[in-house]
Amino acid sequence: MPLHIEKGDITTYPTDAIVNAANRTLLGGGGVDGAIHRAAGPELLEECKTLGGCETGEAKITKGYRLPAKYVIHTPGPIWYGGTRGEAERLCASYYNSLRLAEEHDCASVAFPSISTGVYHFPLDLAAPIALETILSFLETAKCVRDVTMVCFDDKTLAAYEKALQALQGK
Ligand code: AR6
Repeated sequence: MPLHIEKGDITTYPTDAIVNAANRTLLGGGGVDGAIHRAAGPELLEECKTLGGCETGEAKITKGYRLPAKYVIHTPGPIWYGGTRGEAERLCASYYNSLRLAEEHDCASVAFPSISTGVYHFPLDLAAPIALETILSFLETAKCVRDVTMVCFDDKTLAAYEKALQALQGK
């Protein structure tokens, strides 16, 4: 199975690319974004400053610097406003556009954090199936990307993604 769900710290993953749950400035923040910038070192912020920010659901790529990953793909996921502002479509776009960029840069392996389910408060039980469906449908036609890992930072997140995968496989 080319899709894996694991508990872990994404900054330790030696995949071709890791994805950063960023904000629209792309200039760093808390959560996984802060952890990635700390682990990558200050050169990452220097490159991010040249990118001019990023719209919600879009994605931009940088080098990985001191990370074991070759690239970091930065995507601002949607902030949850109750589900009436296109949050689901935008979350799907964050995963899809990140994978498209990975494909364009000849990445075979990609690791994702659970985008938007921390500070941005997207409900985990709604976010997990959106993430997995988008990744699985992308993998069906991908030419380069063949190994995607969802890296869950805590047990609650891990349980939500495992449950969502079981539900999809039962369909
Ligand atoms: N590895 C994997 N997952 C992690 C790690 C890690 N090292 N650290 C945290 N997580 P969040 P968001 C999980 O808040 O909701 C930032 O300030 C975390 O437990 O990082 O998209 C940005 O600059 C949660 O499950 O991202 C934005 O302003 C998941 O990563 C804003 O937060 C996402 O939580 C983005 O909010």
